[in-house]
Amino acid sequence: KPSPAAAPDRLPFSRITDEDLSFFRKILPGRAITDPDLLESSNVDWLKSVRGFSEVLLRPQTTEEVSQILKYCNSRNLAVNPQGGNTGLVGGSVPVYDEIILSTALMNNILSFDSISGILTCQAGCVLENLSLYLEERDYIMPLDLGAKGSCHIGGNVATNAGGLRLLRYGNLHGTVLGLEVVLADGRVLDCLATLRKDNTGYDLKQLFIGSEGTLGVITAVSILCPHKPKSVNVVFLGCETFEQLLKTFQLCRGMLGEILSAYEFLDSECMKLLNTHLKLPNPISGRHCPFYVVIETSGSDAAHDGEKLHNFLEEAMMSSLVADGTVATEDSKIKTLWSMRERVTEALTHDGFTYKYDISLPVERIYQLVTDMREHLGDRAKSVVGYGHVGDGNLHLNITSPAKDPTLLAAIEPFIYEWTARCHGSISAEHGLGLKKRNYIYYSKSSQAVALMGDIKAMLDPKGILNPYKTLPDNLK
Ligand code: FAD
Ligand code: 2HG
Ligand code: ZN
Repeated sequence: KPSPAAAPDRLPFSRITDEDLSFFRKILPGRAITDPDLLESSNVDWLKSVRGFSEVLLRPQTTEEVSQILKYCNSRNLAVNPQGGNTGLVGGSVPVYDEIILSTALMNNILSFDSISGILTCQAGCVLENLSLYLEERDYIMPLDLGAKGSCHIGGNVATNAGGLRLLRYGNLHGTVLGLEVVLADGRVLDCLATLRKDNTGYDLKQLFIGSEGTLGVITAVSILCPHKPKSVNVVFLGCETFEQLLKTFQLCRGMLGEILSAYEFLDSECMKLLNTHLKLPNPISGRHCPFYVVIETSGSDAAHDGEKLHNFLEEAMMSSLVADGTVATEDSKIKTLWSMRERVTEALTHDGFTYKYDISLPVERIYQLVTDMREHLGDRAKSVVGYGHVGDGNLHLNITSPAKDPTLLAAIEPFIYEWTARCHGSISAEHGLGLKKRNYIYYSKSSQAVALMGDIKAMLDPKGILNPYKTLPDNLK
């Protein structure tokens, strides 16, 4: 019996012809790529776990070009895979069969920035890190930050509703995105590119596209509300003996750091082992090996005030034995070093073997129980079972490795993990989306009525189903 994650049969889309290629070459001179070597990296995902067989990569520069492409593809019944930085982790960013890849890589202009309101408007293909650098020169920051910042595009971030390391402080993109421009499947341009904090005129259509993973439209421009750059940033790396202590430390720091707390992230000792072994990153609290590590960030406007608060918090955490050991960073290079212990776990895992990834939302007090239960359940069938993630948001990243792809191991993990999550009323995809890999598990987190309504919305916006087929929605949806 094939795994429910396996791709369904190819749907009856047209196959690309020489005439189609001539059309694309005419509207995108030099930007309709068919060289197989150049196509290779766009056909394979970041994890190198799924591969498509597209023969064409289109690189539009303008919204008008995206509109022409989609109008043509819709009329010809050609399937299209929107692609940003191709850092997605659920197999949504690459084609399954021969879908045309529509890349936003050349749509990388900043359109405007208002230094009073902090509202940035840009094309969808701007790389997140470039936007951060642009804003930092102007005393602002992006409201989101993730380990993939050097490659991911803001359009891809919006399409996946990416969470990341600052969500605890600034909320998710449903709150910070103020406007979107989207090209619909038939080429119509939907201009919802508002730059207003408040706008209750009718339905908030842009919300539909945030987290829609390229299945409802191609996002071509984004306006987003950016916070002021904090004047004072501190990062603390702590070790805890138990997960319970880690949670108590979270409560304590919420109380004592209050408005300056900007991140509360964790990794377990198995992650630390992988960072040491595969990336040669030493434990920042070298003498002390702990079962759990926490990265806490504060961001504020007054170094003396923040320093005092942090000092009082650390004293209390140490005195009450919640924390075994720790180190503090105030200067940039050490801050980066401490953050890399959390940000580079994903990279370390790629050196450990084939990785099965799970991105689960749970009531925060349950999140590590799942890791413990999974370890017990798998015994020595897995190479590593690691837990890390965004404690402050109740979001666990549970990753399991094996020397090679292992269907028997997969059968032991799934549906065990999904059933466990559903019993706790959690979500089987907290922030990565469903893509190709998780689409058929949607019912563990959403009711059949909700999924049916999603199908109706898809049918209304993309009646021929050309946009990112085989992704997000389950196969059995008609
Ligand atoms: P892609 O991977 O290219 O695409 C992702 C999905 O969005 C696909 O379904 C694609 O079809 C669609 N899409 C892309 N662009 C558009 C567009 N313009 N219009 C419509 N649809 C589009 N995610 C988190 O939430 N939090 C994290 O902390 C985090 N950290 C990561 C760290 C690493 C090292 C890596 C590799 C990934 C991480 N991710 C994280 C996962 C990933 O979701 C994000 O990297 C990012 O949001 C994807 O953006 P992208 O431009 O690479 O999109
Ligand atoms: C993170 O928070 C990312 O580091 C990636 O969301 C998680 O690789 C993963 O499973
Ligand atoms: Zn994450």
